[in-house]
Amino acid sequence: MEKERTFVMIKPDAVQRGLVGEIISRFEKKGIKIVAMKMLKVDRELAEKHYAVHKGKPFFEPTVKYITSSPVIAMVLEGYNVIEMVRSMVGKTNPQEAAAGTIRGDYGQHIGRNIIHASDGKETAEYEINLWFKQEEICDYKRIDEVWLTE
Ligand code: FUP
Repeated sequence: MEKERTFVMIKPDAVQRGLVGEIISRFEKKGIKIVAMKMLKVDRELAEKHYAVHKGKPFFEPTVKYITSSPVIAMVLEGYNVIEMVRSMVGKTNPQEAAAGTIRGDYGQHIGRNIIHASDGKETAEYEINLWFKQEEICDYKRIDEVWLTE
């Protein structure tokens, strides 16, 4: 297993609906380490860079409008195989299709209000972490339970 980092954003609807603690708690309980976290109001420039691959698609504008509408929580999470693990905890893009037990499956109803974002691969994770965080905002430390999480 390879130790990785991934980027997660708790979107405006989840912040507004008071779901921040619930969502972060799921990652903590799974044993995933938070190595960076901040709240910010996303500006258009950052939103456009974040969703650059979707520029020109019909949902681009509404998606940019959604994530710039109210503050978000941005995080970097670390762990073995964490990119794929977090994606499976997040569930399918459309909350209508996301399985119960996933974050989108449990808390969302609509693709345009899908609660959370998580990087979908190694390259995306690197791009997104560098886009959202400065190197000095990321903390290197050991959690006391790390030794109990893996062999
Ligand atoms: P995901 O990787 O699951 O966040 O999904 P995508 O990168 O495919 O899409 C980014 C965001 O665009 C989604 F979170 C929601 C929005 N979107 C739509 O509104 N409609 C679509 O058909 C696809 C994506």
